[in-house]
Amino acid sequence: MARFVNVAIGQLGPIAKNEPRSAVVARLAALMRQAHAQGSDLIVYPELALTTFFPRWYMEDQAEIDCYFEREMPGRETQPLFDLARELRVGFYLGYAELAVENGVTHRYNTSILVDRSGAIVSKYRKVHLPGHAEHEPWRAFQHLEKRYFEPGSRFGVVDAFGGVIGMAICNDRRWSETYRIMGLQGVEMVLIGYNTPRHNPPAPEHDDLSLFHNQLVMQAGAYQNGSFVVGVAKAGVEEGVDQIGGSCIVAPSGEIVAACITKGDEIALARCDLDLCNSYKRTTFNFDIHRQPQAYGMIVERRGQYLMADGTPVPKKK
Ligand code: CDT
Repeated sequence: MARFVNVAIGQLGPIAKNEPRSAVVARLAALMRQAHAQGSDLIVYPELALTTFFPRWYMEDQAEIDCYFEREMPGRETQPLFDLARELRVGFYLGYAELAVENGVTHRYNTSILVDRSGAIVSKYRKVHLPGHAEHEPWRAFQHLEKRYFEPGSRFGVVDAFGGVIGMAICNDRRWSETYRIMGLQGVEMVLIGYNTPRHNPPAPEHDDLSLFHNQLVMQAGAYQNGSFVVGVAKAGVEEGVDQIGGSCIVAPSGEIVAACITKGDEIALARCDLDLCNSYKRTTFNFDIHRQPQAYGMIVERRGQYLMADGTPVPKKK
């Protein structure tokens, strides 16, 4: 039996600092209604989709920081989205800042959930590759303090949902080949990724003009090399003075882009994804069982990096 998932990108334009959750949820609901009207089974929203991208500001007051976090999911303000999902029978991926108390210890994660067509959470993912820095760096035009406000997640899982094998990642994860390969090894057929990517990268402004190219490059490579669809969804546009890229798109296992947004505002774009297209790649060029050579890959897990000195030069070799 053919396995199709009608996927909608639920791209968001900017969210203002003072925009209440209820207003954002209303925007998400409007996108879900549009997706439903066009036959979608699943809508994918961005990273940290309930608030402005707050890691751009240095804050010390934990109470102020915690205003951006959700203590429960669904909570009072997000419940209407779950209710609408159940009513319309449209599932969703949603990124948000998660405050979790586990065994009496408080943790904060950059999280996404996958909700099925009955409105039930079927998977949760906590961002592994947190970009940026942990301390205030006043020389930057704006901060990127994810390493201050979140702790990293510890795994990339997949789940059987929507008739296929679905994985999740968040923003910076998409730049790392390990993200896709770990899910590829679990048979992933569709990787869902929300992101907030400033066009300007303060430590490497020479990359600014390449930001959209890099966005597509990594998602297209990840899709092709693992025989999987990849759905990348932006929070785009000028948010609190910071220009964030759009470029939301759905990539087929061939590496081709099959749907894309064209604005930097709230917008949907859709594709009818035939999950069996993955097979042609998973059974031939990227048949891992036949072609991978794990005995040659040990360094991937044994080493974190290239052993660079603080100034970026290589550590001198022992004589
Ligand atoms: N949110 C997030 O992870 N943003 C990062 C910015 C890094 S700048 C290259 C990203 O990878 O898009």
